[in-house]
Amino acid sequence: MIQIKNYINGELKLAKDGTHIDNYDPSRGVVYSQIPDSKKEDVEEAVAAAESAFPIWSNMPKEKRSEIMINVANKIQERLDEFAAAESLDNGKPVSLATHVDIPRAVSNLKFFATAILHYASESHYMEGMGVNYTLRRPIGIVGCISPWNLPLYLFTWKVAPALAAGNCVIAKPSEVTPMTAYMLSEICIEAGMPKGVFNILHGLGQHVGDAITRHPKIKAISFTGGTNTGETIAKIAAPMFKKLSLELGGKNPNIIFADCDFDKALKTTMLSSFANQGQICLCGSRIYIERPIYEKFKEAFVAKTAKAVVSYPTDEKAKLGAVVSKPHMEKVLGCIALAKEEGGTILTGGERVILEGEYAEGYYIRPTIIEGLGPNCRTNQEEIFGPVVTIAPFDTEEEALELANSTQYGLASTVHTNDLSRAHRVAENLHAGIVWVNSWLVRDLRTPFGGVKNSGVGREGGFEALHFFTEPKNVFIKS
Ligand code: TXE
Repeated sequence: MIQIKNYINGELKLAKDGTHIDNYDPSRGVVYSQIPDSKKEDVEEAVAAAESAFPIWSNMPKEKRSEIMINVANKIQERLDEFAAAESLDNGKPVSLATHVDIPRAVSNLKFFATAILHYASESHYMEGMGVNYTLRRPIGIVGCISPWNLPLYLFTWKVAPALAAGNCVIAKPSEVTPMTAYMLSEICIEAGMPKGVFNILHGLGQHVGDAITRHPKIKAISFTGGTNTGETIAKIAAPMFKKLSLELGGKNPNIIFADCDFDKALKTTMLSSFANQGQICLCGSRIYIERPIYEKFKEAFVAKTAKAVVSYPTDEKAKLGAVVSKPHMEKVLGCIALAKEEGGTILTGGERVILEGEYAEGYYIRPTIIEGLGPNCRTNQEEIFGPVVTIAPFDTEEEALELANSTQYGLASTVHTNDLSRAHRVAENLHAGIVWVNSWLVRDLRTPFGGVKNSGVGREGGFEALHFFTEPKNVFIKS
């Protein structure tokens, strides 16, 4: 049994009280490792270490900080296959996805922010005849980063990289459901010369260690990605303490497909945006609106392709979908499918658990599912399912498409398929979303602002937005 450890003050250690939690391999439904069930006292130890390290790290020339981070990134790259295999085992996703998306993007996140900090200029505002303002941007101090299980190392590094690059010391908590690659990262940080106490990784439950991080008075900012309810819990604790908060929460993203689109490309992209990572990406499109003239044709082709998508164990090269992340999550998603039926939906394909053979028989597999016949206000079209489940519906006008698309509490991402340039601009402008992809999906330029509106979150990650978040601006005026 692999024993995952916390990374505190440059050392790997168990929880102070010796307790642990089982970690499952979702492809087989068996426990394969254990993680520390860290508590308040572990957070205290990490905060003390971070406090001692902060003057060293924040005053270190940024070139040196950058060098250490690039070293970490290169060491992950050298062990890419090992990291991809570990991510896939921990999460259930196909190894090919972890190899081509998760791990390379984690490497890019580290390299991007390690170099972005070298180009991060502060602003100045000249006042004619009076003087000049300039803005100092200093690191905040000790910051907390809490990340989810769907893209484990990718989203973990998306937070810790800008936090570290900006000169902060970090207390980070990966999801207890997928802790393995964060643990491997801590081993790499030791090898790569990360100074002790700068970066601390604590494992365990949200209500134990996550809560202790959120409440700690010396942790001055929290960057969180996860469910909207958890975001609300964190905000209730952190806001009255006047902590800086960045919350990247759920989505119920619409895909709008106009009749003038490139049909084949729209179909291919919709397959990906619906079922990549078993639909467990906050950016996946889960409500698909198709203009009526192509509705039947699109539906038929989409259903046929989906019915053929191979659901299999993660190391199977033929697998388009692997396992969903955990048994409770599988049960939640299957419950959502049952609810859709109760609400009057028709399952066009999928709708059930897949039982594989042999050692994978207890794994958590769900057939990709398309549901038709539901109105915009039912729970299926309002609540985040976060699995391989989408609804489809026709629309007649651009106005109707926008009204449907904007009809939820969420506003993270949207996808528009059209060859009419003016329409693309118009629709993009009127969608209530932080991100719009036209004739594409999940194209990521790390410089762009990333995040949502409405209940999809507060603040933006990415590029200089992230460096702004992890620094405190101070305006200095000098009279001329
Ligand atoms: O996420 P949680 P869960 C959505 C998705 C999913 C639902 C619930 O709809 O079905 O959320 O998933 C930590 N204080 N997303 O329950 O709990 C937790 O340990 C501090 C969308 O797995 O939000 C983990 O590290 N931290 C999403 C992290 O929060 C707490 C990705 C996220 O877990 C905490 C994942 C607390 N009280 C799920 N409670 C996205 N936006 O991409 C939990 N945590």
